[in-house]
Amino acid sequence: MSDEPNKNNTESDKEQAAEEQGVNSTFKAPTAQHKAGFVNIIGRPNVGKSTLMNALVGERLAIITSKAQTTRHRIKGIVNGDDFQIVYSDTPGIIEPKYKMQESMMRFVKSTFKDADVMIAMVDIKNPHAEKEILLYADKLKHLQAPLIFLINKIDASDEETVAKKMDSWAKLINADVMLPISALQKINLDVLFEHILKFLPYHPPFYDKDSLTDRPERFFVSEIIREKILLNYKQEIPYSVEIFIESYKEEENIVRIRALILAERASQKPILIGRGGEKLKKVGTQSRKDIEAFIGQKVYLELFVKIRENWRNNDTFLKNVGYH
Ligand SMILES: Nc1nc2c(ncn2[C@@H]2O[C@H](COP(=O)(O)OP(=O)(O)OP(=O)(O)O)[C@@H](O)[C@H]2O)c(=O)[nH]1
Ligand SMILES: [Mg+2]
Repeated sequence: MSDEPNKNNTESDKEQAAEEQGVNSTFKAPTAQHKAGFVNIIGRPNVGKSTLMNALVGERLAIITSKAQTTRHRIKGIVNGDDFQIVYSDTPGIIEPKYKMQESMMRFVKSTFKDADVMIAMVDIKNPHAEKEILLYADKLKHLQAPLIFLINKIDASDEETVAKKMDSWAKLINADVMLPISALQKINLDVLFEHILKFLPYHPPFYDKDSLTDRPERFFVSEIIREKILLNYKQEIPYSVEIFIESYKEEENIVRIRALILAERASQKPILIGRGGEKLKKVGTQSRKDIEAFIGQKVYLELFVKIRENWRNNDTFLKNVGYH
């Protein structure tokens, strides 16, 4: 994250972003009093960004695990009211990129500096290095024109006295418009957060149709659900070496037939992914199918295949094909 935030936070940035996502740009506000804007959530891996976005949107859009670097893309979750539209963006955790996929992940983070109407930065109250993290945000966000909401998350895992003490000392480190202790998991203070967001939201026509929930197609969430099950069922490098590719997605009358490839980096990873007698892969398949059925509200027939794509994390063409740019 070496770039400064873009000071020219223009309407055309957002309109272009919306257009790139296939938004109907001819759609206009029903009234002049309508508020709409981009509320972008950033922070280190594991601070609870995806948990927060899901809680604010009220849907399980982003996958969540206890492993760092769960989120790899910028994922939008949209909340619509009669006179407002909030377009939240969940982003990958901020890291020093070591390979091309991570460089792309950090480009997704940087894109949120350009179009934020409200920026949300988050830290984990339990993180012993939180001060360093806050100073980093203070530096990276110093030219940000959008209001900054700074969240101290996971207060359910702390106590009132510690929270008050840390809030006091951390408030001095960063010039935030609002600093708020929350629990994304236990939904503590999210109503207060929502009121602040609404207050900061500019008057603008909606960017997306008022019945949209996200900018991503269903098959993206299908691949994310499968990746979540990989993160949950395998250890160490395996989940980080895997990408999911939906080879076919056929909607029939009573069932959706999905063929997904689990692409691993090395041949040695294939037997680990499949497991003895195919048991491991079967488990991933069953868990994924159940969640996909719940997500799309339809019966699903899911086929999973493990394939090898040597060193895909550094292969530009491959990365482009699976949505990293
Ligand atoms: N106790 C507690 N745990 C939380 C809270 N919010 C999130 N978590 C947990 O923290 C872990 C990481 O949560 P995520 O939402 O995936 O974090 P993230 O910031 O999106 O992580 P990356 O996608 O890796 O950058 C999960 O195990 C969550 O259940 C909270 O308010 N309290
Ligand atoms: Mg995440």
